[in-house]
Amino acid sequence: MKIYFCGSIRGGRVDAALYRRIIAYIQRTDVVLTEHVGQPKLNVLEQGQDMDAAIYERDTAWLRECDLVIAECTTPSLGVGYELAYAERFGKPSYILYDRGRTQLSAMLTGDPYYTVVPYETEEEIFEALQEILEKERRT
Ligand code: 6IA
Repeated sequence: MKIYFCGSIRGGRVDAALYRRIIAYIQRTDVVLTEHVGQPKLNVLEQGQDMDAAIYERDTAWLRECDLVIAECTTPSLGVGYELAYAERFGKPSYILYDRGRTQLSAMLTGDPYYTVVPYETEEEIFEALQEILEKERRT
């Protein structure tokens, strides 16, 4: 399956290493379209509107093409929120992971029954949830 993984970029990179571990886990069985989200040395600075337009065009094309969306939402990100709304608009199954000890998720996500929200406390729980999500989606 093709997975669109969402994680904060300009919203802050404190969880970048976690994103990389999640991406690596998914890549054991499936394709992650957005591998760059886990890259440790991403240049997050604005590089002009043309660059951002290209990013937007590529990312929204991938969102339309993917089989499912998995978002790690502990670090709040406007871009990830936008991607989740876009995924709902195109009917893509969407899963939201967040560390319940470190953040409170927006009511705009927890209140929208479209999303499957997965709060976790330990990283171990993330990988258990990912395994279940991937198995479930493979069957559908
Ligand atoms: O608002 P944020 O920047 O935190 O939004 C993060 C989300 O938007 C991620 O899930 C990405 O899919 C997408 N996104 C935001 N910025 C970029 C980006 N930046 N490249 C690819 N996807 C992005 C430029 C870095 C580039 C030079 C590799």
